[in-house]
Amino acid sequence: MAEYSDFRSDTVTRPTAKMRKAMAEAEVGDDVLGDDPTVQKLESLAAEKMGKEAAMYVPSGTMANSIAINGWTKELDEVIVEERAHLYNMESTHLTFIARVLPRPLPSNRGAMDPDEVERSIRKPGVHIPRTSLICVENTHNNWSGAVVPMENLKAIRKIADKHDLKMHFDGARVFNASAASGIPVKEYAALGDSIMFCLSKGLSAPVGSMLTGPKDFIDFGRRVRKALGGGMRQVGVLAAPGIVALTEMVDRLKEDHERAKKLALAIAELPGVSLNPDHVETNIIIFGFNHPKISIPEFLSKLKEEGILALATSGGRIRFVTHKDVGDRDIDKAISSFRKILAGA
Ligand code: TLP
Repeated sequence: MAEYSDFRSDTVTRPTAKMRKAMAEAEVGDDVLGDDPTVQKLESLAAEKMGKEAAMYVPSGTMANSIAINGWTKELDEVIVEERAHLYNMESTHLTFIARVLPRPLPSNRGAMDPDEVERSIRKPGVHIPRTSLICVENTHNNWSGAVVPMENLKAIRKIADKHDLKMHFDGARVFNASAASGIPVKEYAALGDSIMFCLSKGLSAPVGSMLTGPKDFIDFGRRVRKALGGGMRQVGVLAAPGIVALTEMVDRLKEDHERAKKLALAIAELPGVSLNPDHVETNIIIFGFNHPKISIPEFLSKLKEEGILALATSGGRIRFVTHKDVGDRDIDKAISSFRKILAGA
């Protein structure tokens, strides 16, 4: 794939040389038995960064969200989610399949649910109806083009959670991107969630893994759920070691990805068939409508591929480009000139 400029996701990032070295040198033990010192180091670091009591290394963001929902809910419960949330749309239905709870999707303004609507959606207790027990938020919001959900909005939702004695789980897969864009420390975002998960394997470029953080008893229970889901891993320090590099060395560079995404967005927003407000590109994800009289989305993506550019079609007649450490200025320039060339010839 080396010849392609791969904008499909920040999940495609390759581990850095330092990460590979850390993997080779990692001290390991059986983590299911609690013996892996590298995992323990990563977990302490993650808990410390998020200002939480405890943290757990899990194979994926999906598993982190699934464990969190299991931890905070019981069968017959209902969970308030934003209608485009990743955990509601893109995680193979674990809300119903694993936690066996009912999702209550609410519309939003670019990921920010209306706090009054959240409050109105909380169920009154009754034998016929589910019990609302959890509110989930996502920041940055993937499917809203990596939008940074405003702090005031998240605080207002937290207040409602407190008023009604509900828990709040924060899908912070890209919370470090949110922090880089807003200047708000990750700890301030994390403080709003009873739990927060974040991914090491996206913009932070580690090969595998996410962290679920929260209170100690919640994480202790989460370890049992992780095992039940088949996510207990043995000498997994070899995978946790690059996670430590991700957290200590890869956070500060995320703003470069945001600058490149903005440059690409500004250049393509004016092109025929593209509907995109570049002001809506705040971080590293560009999602734009594509509706061209002469070229369909699959045709456009295949022509881009011929030019050496990979991107993804997403729901609702849209295309997604994601910037990350393995696409530099030359890849951005190449993408812009390919867009122009293809659309000029269409
Ligand atoms: N998102 C992936 C795909 O699943 C679409 C991507 O390429 O962006 N929360 C959010 C907000 C996410 O964007 C993702 C992954 C996850 C959770 C799940 O993480 P993984 O892929 O590690 O299970």
